[in-house]
Amino acid sequence: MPTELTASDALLLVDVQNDFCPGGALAVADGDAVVPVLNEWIAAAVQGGALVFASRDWHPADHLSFAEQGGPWPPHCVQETPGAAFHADLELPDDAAVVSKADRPDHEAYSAFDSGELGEKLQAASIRRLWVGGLATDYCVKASVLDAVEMPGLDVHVITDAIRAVDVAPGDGEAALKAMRGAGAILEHAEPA
Ligand code: VGL
Ligand code: ZN
Repeated sequence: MPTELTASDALLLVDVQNDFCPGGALAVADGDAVVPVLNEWIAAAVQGGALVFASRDWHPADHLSFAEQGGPWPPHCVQETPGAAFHADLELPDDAAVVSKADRPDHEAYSAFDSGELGEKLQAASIRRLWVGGLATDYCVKASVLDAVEMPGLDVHVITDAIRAVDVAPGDGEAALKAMRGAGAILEHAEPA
């Protein structure tokens, strides 16, 4: 069950895109399992007047992170393709703010804070608590959370039942959780049913 949210809360949905879900170009095991959990948090955000942000990996077709350019990943989340679209079951409110990242060929960005736009909006709205879920734990969730904890006056909560890891090496997801906790993020565990 999500926490009760207010207008000083914001929810950040990280890269809940088709390419990171089963069947996608860079599928995360069980990636789509985050969707129903995040839908509950979205409902809580709408109910409480909290801001909702949805980041998306938004690569040009020749992005430097793709194998053809010598990068580590298969092509994924190419701008305007179905793989880059948000998962169809994600119930994004109409007024959710979409934050695109890594949208230039020669620059990688795992963090939703990369452009500065997200941080500015959180500050402008005097947000005190940020709730984070999405994909993937060991890349964009981790990088976004590590940037978020640097913002003064912002408590950062990771919704642990609403994240999944790529786990290129076994244990990467666990290590990312430790890194986020070590940096000051609060790991929110699901309440027992
Ligand atoms: C991501 C790998 C490559 C992510 C993005 O959203 O976590 N991972 N590009
Ligand atoms: Zn990417």
